[in-house]
Amino acid sequence: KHGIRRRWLTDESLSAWVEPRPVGTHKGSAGHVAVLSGSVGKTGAATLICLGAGRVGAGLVTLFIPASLNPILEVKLTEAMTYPIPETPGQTPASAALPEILEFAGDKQALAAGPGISLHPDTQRLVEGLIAQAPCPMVLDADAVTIVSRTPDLLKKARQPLVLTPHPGEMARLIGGTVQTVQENRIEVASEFSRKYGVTLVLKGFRTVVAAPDGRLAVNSSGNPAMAGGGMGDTLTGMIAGFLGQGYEPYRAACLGVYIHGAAADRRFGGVATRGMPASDLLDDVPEVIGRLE
Ligand code: NPW
Ligand code: AMP
Ligand code: MG
Repeated sequence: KHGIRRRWLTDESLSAWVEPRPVGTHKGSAGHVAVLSGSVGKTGAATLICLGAGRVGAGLVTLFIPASLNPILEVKLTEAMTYPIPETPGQTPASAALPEILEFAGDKQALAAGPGISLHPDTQRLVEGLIAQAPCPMVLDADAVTIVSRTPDLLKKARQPLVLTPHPGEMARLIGGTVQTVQENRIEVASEFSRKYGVTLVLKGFRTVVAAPDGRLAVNSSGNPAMAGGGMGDTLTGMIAGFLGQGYEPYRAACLGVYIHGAAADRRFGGVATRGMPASDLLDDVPEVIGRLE
């Protein structure tokens, strides 16, 4: 809309934001990201978040996973650690896990929550508790966004910065509107929600929009339709959390995650292929895209 200044996310506009990594960096100084993701049938989302956080340089990653699924994740994940938590009868995260999650996260640098956790009422209580009490900055995606859309005022209780990463369907739920309204007014919808609730809002899809509550706004130039596949958003959630964990402020962490995610997909497919890219493939190209910016 008239008067809104937008940053166009490119190599040139973002390279100044990427801090060169000091030679003496160690895993304990590069940020520990805690992740709440996964339930029966949705362990892939959890895996992709952990890989995404590691690929952008998070020093350590720990996944909270419903206890009965822990043996599966112990096999799927190698670099990331797992932390089995109480579960509902449907093998989704239970609210009984809240105290131990809060305690564990107390000395960690970032949280990511939501993909593949389900909309189970007891999982909803867990997410509500996390929003109110999280001790560090947090990315909320997928089912956590859908849970928020039931009572968006929850967001105003947060004590730490939040980054929400809805796709257009999830954004429509957040504002109680349709996907068409969202897509026809992407910039206004993202910036209004961000200001109203005081959160950084990432509205995904072709030309992803990033809005900060102080009015900063960015539109992404990277990415391609080969990204239209399951798990793609989960890798982005991990990447943004990985930047938050390394101390980037929420708006910059979101812009860097969004741009590098798409740029890695572009690099991977060399501007030729238009389909058939597994989300885990683009992760292989992330470190070199960051190196190019650094
Ligand atoms: P439609 O159908 O086009 O009318 P959901 P989900 C709309 C997990 N996953 N543009 C779409 O509308 C997730 O993390 C796990 C426009 C539909 O109504 C979640 O926990 C995976 N509309 C869970 O699965 C890999 C769009 O939104 C609705 C749109 C369900 O998540 C997959 C779909 O949204 C997945 O990540 C767009 N670009 N995108 C795993 N391997 O473990 C979506 N819509 O119902 O929230 O379903 O996003 O698939
Ligand atoms: P999700 O729907 O949560 O899996 O997220 C999909 C991710 O892939 C988001 O980061 C989207 O911006 C990205 N994506 C999907 N399709 C495209 C496209 N056609 N062009 C650019 N990015 C896309
Ligand atoms: Mg998603």
